[in-house]
Amino acid sequence: MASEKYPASSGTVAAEPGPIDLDWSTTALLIIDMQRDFMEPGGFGETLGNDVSQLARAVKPIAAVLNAARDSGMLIVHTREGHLPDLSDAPPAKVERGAPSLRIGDPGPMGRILIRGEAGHDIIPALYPRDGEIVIDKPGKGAFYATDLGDVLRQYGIENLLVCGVTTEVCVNTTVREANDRGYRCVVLADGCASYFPEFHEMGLQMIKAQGGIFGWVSDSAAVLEAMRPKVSSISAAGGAR
Ligand code: C5J
Repeated sequence: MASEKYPASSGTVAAEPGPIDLDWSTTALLIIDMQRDFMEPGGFGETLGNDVSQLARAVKPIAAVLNAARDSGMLIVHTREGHLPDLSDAPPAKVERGAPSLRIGDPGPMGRILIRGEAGHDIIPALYPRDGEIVIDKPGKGAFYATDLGDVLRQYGIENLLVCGVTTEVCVNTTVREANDRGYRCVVLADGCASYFPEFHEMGLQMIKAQGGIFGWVSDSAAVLEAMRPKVSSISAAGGAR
């Protein structure tokens, strides 16, 4: 008896409101805004008064799925929220909002807050994009607004998105709503998302999967890894597959 491993070309992901079959060749991993500006002290998130340590829990689950996606050759897309140095793509309504300790464009410990090219705008080292992975810079909360994400996904024939990142109820939720309206099946990884407000994380996920999955599915990293795991088939010495 011989044993043969082969990569799964598709898999069924345990999810809510129900399992979903995904063809991995038409599926991309979309990692939203895992930037130092949101994740680390001194960045945009903290200037708004948030406890950035709340977001750290998403890093390991994302890294596990990112590694599996890299091994399988899946299309990987990272996004970064931020603005041009002259702020020409930053609406005054966004820049002037609230009473942050530093506003978008102000100099902070990781460079100018939420500005492209600054250290704080970049992705955290643990999830840093590799050559060949796509990085989409976006000025808004949704990853489709004012970006070429739609064109990129069309070019690669993508129909399904595994979505993770921060924050659950803001940029993840906005992007999943945009993607759903464009016809993508979105599976959001609950443990691969996080919010500064745990209750918003929970409600952000509930909103996606309620009403029979009103704009997507919710799963987790373990379920996705299980669905992606290469299957083992036993082949008898006589050559008959069992
Ligand atoms: C926010 C984001 N929360 N990436 N951005 O302003 O969710």
